[in-house]
Formats: sequence, C-alpha cells, structure tokens
Amino acid sequence: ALAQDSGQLPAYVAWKNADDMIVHTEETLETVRAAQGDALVTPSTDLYIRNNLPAPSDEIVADPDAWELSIEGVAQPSTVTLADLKLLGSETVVAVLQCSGNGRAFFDHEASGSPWATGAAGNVIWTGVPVRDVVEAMGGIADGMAFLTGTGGEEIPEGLPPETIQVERSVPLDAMEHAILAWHMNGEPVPLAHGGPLRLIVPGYYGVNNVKYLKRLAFTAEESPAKIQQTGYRVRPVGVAGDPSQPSMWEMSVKSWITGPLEGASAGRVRIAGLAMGGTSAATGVEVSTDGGETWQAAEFLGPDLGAFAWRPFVLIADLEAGIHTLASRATNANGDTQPEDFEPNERGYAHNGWRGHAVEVTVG
Ligand code: MSS
Repeated sequence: ALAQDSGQLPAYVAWKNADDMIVHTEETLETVRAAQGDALVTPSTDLYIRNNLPAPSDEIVADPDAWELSIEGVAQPSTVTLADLKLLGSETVVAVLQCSGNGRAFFDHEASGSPWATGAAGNVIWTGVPVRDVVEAMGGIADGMAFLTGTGGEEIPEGLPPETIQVERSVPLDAMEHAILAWHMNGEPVPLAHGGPLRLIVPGYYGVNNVKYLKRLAFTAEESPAKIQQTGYRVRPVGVAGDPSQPSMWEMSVKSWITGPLEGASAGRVRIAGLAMGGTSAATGVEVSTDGGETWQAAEFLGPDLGAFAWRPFVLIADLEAGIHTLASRATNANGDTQPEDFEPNERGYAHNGWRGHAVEVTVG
C-alpha cells in the first residue's frame, strides 16, 4: 500500500502531477486542497481518480474509434462504434465531477471508504454526443422505460455473477436532458484512467453515475440489478445496511469550500479564495465568514460563467487582524438551496455539504 502524500503515483496514472495528488490507494487519488486554488477548470493532470474496479487494459484506447457501444431499450437497438457516434454531432458541457464520498473526512463517525476531504472533485470540459440525439437516431425510447442505465467496460472474471461487481448505474430518465457520451475531456481524448474511449456524463449527478469505458447504454424499466445500484451508494443512517428503498446517490447538492489560505497569512489584506458549485442548478452566490459563521460577506465570482453544471471560483479580500480566524464559505444555487451549517452523518459518509465541516482555522500573524 502506498503511504498518503507519498508523491508516488501508481503506474497507470504516472502522468499525473504528483505534487498535487494525495494517494489514498492504487484506485483512489485525491487533489490537494491548496492545488484546487481558484482554477476555472481542473487540469487533467490534477483530476482525482476513483475506481471501484481496476481499469481495463490500455489496449482499448489504442484505436478509440473502433470502441463498440451497445444501445438497448430503444426502437432500433444496435451496436455502434465511437466513429459512428461522432457522426451524430457533438456538444460541449463543463461539469463538476465529484465522488459521492467527497467530504467524508469531515464527518466524525468513522465511515468506511477513502477519507476524501475536498479533492474528490474537479471541474471538467466534456465533449461528446448528447444522449437525446443518439435516442433520436435509434427511433426513440421503447415503451415503459424509466431509467437510463450505463455499463462499465471492465471485464468480469469468469464464474462471478456480473451483478456482484459490475459497475452499472441507472439514473432517472429526466437526467437524459443533459447527458452526453463523451470522447474528449479538457479538449483531448478521454484518458483510460478517466473512462476513455467513451464515458457517460450526467451533469449535476454524482461521480458514480458517470460510467467509464461505457460499453452499454440501455433504457430500462427498472434500476440495474448490480450491487453498486441496489445496495451501494444509498444514503442511510449510521449502522444501517444499504437497500433499494433508500435515496440513491444521484443529484448533487449545492456546495463550496475555501482553498486558500488554509494555514497561515500575514495580518492586513488577505485574499480568500475558493470554489462554489450549485449541483443540479447554477451556483448564484457565495458568502464568506472570517469569524466561524458569526458574520458573512458576499464574495465575488472570478472569471466567466461556464454554465449551470460548472463550479465557480470565488474571492473575497478581507482585512484580518492577528489571531486565529475560522474561515468558512456558504453557497446558494438557482433553486434557492443554501448549504446547511451541519450535515447529518450517514453510514457511508456521502454528500457532505455542511459549511462548518469544510471551514478552516487560519493563523494570522
Ligand atoms: N465507471 C466505471 N466503469 N468503473 C468505476 O469504477 N467509478 C465511479 C465513476 N465511474 C467507476 C466508474 C466513481 S464512484 C467515481 S467517483 C467516478 O467514476 C470517478 O471518476 P474519475 O475519472 O475521477 O476517476 Mo464516487 O461517486
């Protein structure tokens, strides 16, 4: 096992920027909070990694256009190649990719899973064909379908029932409005580690629904029978087992965090920076507190608005006296939701967006 902060990257992601990554395990790497800074878009070399199963062989990205996708639950089901999909047109969407467990480290109960702080999230430019255009080309969705189901391209060892480990996720049909099948990430072919040659992107939905190495896209009447759908990624009280009646990790909620300063600053004018995202609707504002939430001031968004699903870097110039200051941020989205002060613990430590947990104590001298 690799030590945290060792700077030693697993071979398949040796191209990442080691200084900006915390290596939790071979399959889970997070971006250093300070490195997230006020970046409009997360460079691919800094984007976090979360694999539920080891990635398939990199042979699948050698000839990306030959990658095959089976499309089911439509009037004319068929298998198409990535080259065929590219002929249907393309759209670009900037969307936050965030793991369900981002912020887990800020819960007090010892939830199992990687102790992500803020770095299991990035803001990414995705280009691909809208799912609705694919559906149109296939004659429309078959009757009675209620979910969009994506299947990952990992090979399942023989003798193992696929539903036990297969990464297969279903999202409600409404998610189709913004979903795309992406072959470019930040303007380049999607790297294998991030789901190349083809990835399902569901803007506004947690990372797990953004299936990598997509080999099957199906419109289904029921949610996938896979364990990762049925009992995994379910929000339930601490100590309770996962079951299909509990909320699934689908839509993301409004969230923000400060990325600097995180430890110290000199007294006087201090530039406080961070990132704010609205989840399924645009972030419309963010306030910053330098006194642990007693008082709040409106911060300013930096740079262009990259769309409702993108995060927005923000800054506030504050005048800080020597002493210890608790810096916090609290975002609001277009739906009118604001981050809560605290977030109720749940068994797996999902979806934390409480502002107090994300606050930082800074020594100003
Ligand atoms: N897909 C596949 N195929 N496989 C796996 O494992 N994972 C998930 C998604 N998808 C997977 C998939 C998760 S869980 C997440 S977060 C994401 O992905 C991540 O991404 P990246 O690119 O960053 O690595 Mo949690 O909610």
